[in-house]
Amino acid sequence: MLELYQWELSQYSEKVRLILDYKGLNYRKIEVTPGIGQVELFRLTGQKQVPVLKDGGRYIVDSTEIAKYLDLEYPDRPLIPTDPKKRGACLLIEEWADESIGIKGRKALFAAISQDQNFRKSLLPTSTPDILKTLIEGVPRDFLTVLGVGVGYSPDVIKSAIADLKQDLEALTLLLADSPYLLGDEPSLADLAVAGLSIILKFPEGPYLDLPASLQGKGVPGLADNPDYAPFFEWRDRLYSQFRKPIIGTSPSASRPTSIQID
Ligand SMILES: N[C@@H](CCC(=O)N[C@@H](CS)C(=O)NCC(=O)O)C(=O)O
Repeated sequence: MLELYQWELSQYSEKVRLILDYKGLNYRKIEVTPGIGQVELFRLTGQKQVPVLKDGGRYIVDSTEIAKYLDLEYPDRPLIPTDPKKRGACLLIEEWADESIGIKGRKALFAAISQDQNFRKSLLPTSTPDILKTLIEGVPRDFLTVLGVGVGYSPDVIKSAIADLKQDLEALTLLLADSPYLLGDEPSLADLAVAGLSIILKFPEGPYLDLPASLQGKGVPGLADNPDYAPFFEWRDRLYSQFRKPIIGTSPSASRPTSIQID
């Protein structure tokens, strides 16, 4: 069976999970422990980021490479159109979504988490001990602002990321106004990339992620709750109900990812 080394709340991991579900491929999730698990991932793949797909003895790194690999090896339900114009637009949108929604979305989510103690606590994995949850909930907002500056997320950087994301959401809303998918009547990698990456702007309505039910439909203030972008998020949630497999119906232990083991 295919194995996905992932983080449950990683937007690039979600892009790959949506692609795997779209193609109807079964896979096992392996939750990589931040830090120590990434050392093992480095040993296996020469780099420390998720997602990584394991197919037999082969490791495929990077969500875009995984999408292309899957289209080649599992050609049913193709992701990338063959028509040259659509193919070009698909590849362009996929690359743009990685760079814009994927990276700027991370900055916007960081800002939202810094400002809201409850949001911060709820995002911790369900297995996090209560004592650690309480500690994280209590981290002062000023400290997180300083921490953000330390990793390049100064208030100005965050402000500009949110302004860009607003333009992106406006553009996507316009593109989807009169067609069911970004490239017309058929879904493609462009849709799956945009939809999967956008979980960090607003978590999907529905049981698709190992996340407290109270966080479904919640996200970055000003984006997730902005009526101007509601048609985009409604489109995204429709796409999820069409293609993403819900995690209900399996026992919590079966649906919960296994952690990467260090020998
Ligand atoms: N270009 C990569 C980006 C992957 C990425 O940024 N992964 C993040 C999680 S969302 C990660 O592993 N961060 C940990 C690190 O950089 O050490 C892709 O498309 O898969």
